[in-house]
Amino acid sequence: MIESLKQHEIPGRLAIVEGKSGMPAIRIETDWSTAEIYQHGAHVTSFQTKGGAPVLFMSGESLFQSGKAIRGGVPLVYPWFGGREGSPAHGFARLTAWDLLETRAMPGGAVRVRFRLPSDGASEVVYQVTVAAALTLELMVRNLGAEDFRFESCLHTYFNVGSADAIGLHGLAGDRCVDLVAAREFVQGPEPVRITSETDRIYQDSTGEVGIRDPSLGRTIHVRKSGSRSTVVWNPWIDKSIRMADFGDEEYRRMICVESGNVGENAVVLPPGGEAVLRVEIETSPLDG
Ligand code: TA6
Repeated sequence: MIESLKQHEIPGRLAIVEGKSGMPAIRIETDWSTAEIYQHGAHVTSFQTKGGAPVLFMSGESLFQSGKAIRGGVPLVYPWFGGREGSPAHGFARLTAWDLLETRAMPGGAVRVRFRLPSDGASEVVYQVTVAAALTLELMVRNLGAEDFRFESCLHTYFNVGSADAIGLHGLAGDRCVDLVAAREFVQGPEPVRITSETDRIYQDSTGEVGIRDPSLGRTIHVRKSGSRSTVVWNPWIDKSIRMADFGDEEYRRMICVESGNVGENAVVLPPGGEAVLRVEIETSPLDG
């Protein structure tokens, strides 16, 4: 498997290596950053600027097995979000080995990788990862069928934070929130969202940039997006963490999921031949004073 991928290596920029459980992994180095992507799920498992703390959280208990999702980094949720009777939660994209289409060293120093989801005939799904000072993720879906095609998608990103109970999430004010833990809906007020217990929220018609302000690590993580009308915020907190076999009991303290996608009432309906692009750009900056 790995030998067939070696043709995509770019000396000094991109190497194909044997990752955990022998799964093929892509290791990328640019002048500003490093990143790692598994072919399994086209799953970005690491992004870090040189001299900075990891931007993405990875569970130390994550499985690296076919048929199982990697716990952490950027799981790709497609073509449905959440549970579905008799099918894997969050769809099959994150459980599938994607075809590696292309690797490219861009003028200016970025490195770009393109994957394609082995096609089911109904849709063509291409995922493009660009690594530079920022991490840019683009999920492109095209309807190949003769009927409308409805799907949900989400970049279910796990971010590394110094202490979850000290961060503030900015940029959700005014968005309508479906709080799955409290079983209630409300409009988010002007104050930053704090994480002090299990949090599982879907913000609908939520299109703005989210800033994860992290005083412990002295930085803000900026999550900028386009082609996304839903923002999901999740932290399992202690009880759910204990129940999750592939997640450490205390790991909830160092992570927050801020997910960008189109879920629930924001699901996408593509006409025949139609295309949708979900784009997320992730970048860090020092805390403003
Ligand atoms: O992030 C929202 C969510 O749907 C939560 O309800 C929780 O289930 C989480 O995804 C993780 O799901 P997973 O299937 O990866 O364990």
